[in-house]
Amino acid sequence: MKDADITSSNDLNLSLDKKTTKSSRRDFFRKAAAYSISAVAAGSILSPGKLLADGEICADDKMIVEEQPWATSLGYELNKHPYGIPSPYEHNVVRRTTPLLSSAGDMHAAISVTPLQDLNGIITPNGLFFTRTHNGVARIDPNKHRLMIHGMVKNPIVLTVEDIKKYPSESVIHFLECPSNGAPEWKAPQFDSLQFVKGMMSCTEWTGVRLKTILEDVGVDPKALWMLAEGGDGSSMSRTIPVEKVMDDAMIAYAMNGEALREEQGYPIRLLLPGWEANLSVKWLKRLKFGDKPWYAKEETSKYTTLLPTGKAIQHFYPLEVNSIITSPCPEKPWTDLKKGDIVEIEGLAWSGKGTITAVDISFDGGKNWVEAKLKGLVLPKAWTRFSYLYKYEGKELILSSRAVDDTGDVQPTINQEKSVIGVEGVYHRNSICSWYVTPKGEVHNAHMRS
Ligand SMILES: Nc1nc2c(c(=O)[nH]1)N[C@H]1C(S)=C(S)[C@@H](COP(=O)(O)O)O[C@H]1N2
Ligand SMILES: [Mo]
Repeated sequence: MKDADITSSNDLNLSLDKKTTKSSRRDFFRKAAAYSISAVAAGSILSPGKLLADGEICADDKMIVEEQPWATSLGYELNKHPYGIPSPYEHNVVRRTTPLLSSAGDMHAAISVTPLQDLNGIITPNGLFFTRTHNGVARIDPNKHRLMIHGMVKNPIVLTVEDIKKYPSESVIHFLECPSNGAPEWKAPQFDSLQFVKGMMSCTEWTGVRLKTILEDVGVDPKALWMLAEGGDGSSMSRTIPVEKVMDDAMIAYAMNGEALREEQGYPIRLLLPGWEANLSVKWLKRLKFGDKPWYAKEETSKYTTLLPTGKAIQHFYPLEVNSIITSPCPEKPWTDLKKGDIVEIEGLAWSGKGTITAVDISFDGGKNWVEAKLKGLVLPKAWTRFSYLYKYEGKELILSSRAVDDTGDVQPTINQEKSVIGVEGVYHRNSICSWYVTPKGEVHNAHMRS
């Protein structure tokens, strides 16, 4: 230990007496010994150190015995990052883009996917929220932004962002998923990665105003059945939404996870249609127009329709169906460090745009036999639900799949069941069962790429 460190520690009145340090370390080792004994009895999640005669552990791991620099020096000052940032050791936990999911490699019309393999619980941190934009990320001055509501209404209005924030607010936890999530898996799977197979989705706590609250002031004509929503970015993204959904749970959101929307998510305001395909949740929202017919905008004719084997297309295809994915293990988080007999937690996410998850099953043999997983933490409608299953690793080849059920009774189909109804021309709303292939060495691959 350097002199300077001792001086500064003394200033803080810390006792660095050698004896005290040693005896507290011994106490810790006793606790660690007790813990590893009970862990061994329950299975073997921990690999225990060697027990010595007096009950202490002779740890093989030098890191527990050696003093590290961060324990013997001052940390950095609190004004270094007025807005907090993750530890630099987490630098790999980022959204990712690929030319395959952008327009001819151009990152203005592209999608960046969420690192599902690195998330915990059901909330996506704002800097990791997946982002889809057709025209880059608009940078909008909130003081100059306006929302116009017009068409078949009694009192057309133009609102500032501050006007919108004066209405009573609500906070709700909902996932948002691009209907193209998993699209390549449909016909020709090409990603050996959880992040690229299912990362076009995230889940956050949104805060904003229920649209129906504002519409009470506007007075929508009872004959208006449709609402056009238009974005203020250069793509003028426009979609038509049934008034029934608008009056049910549509929201104008201005915050996520307690802070203002990120620019990528539509700062200063976006439309949020819980459970429905994310394309309808128009960002940088500028205009809402009420009418008695759908608008048939570009985004609902050339795209976001699904051609069926019959030659007809599904056009008004809104709520996302029940779905799930195993997030641990996955290609990014394999089981290569496990030993036979180790107890390991299988985890994943389940969600449904129609309601609440009621059950998730797991299969180890490609869907012949199923066991029920446990739902853990919050189980909310139209939100991610985390599931878990404790498994004794056997070092065997596995085909790991998950299958979710929601409270409307919908069950995730197999790929073949889905193809028999929808065909292979559509790329949207893929919700069939996903599987990982686990090799005898514990490597994990996208099972759908194997055939
Ligand atoms: N104004 C505007 N809104 C938009 C888009 C856009 O390009 N411009 N992209 C849509 C699409 S296709 C999706 S999947 C979602 C993505 O929302 P996110 O970027 O917040 O994840 O926003 C939708 N809203
Ligand atoms: Mo999308």
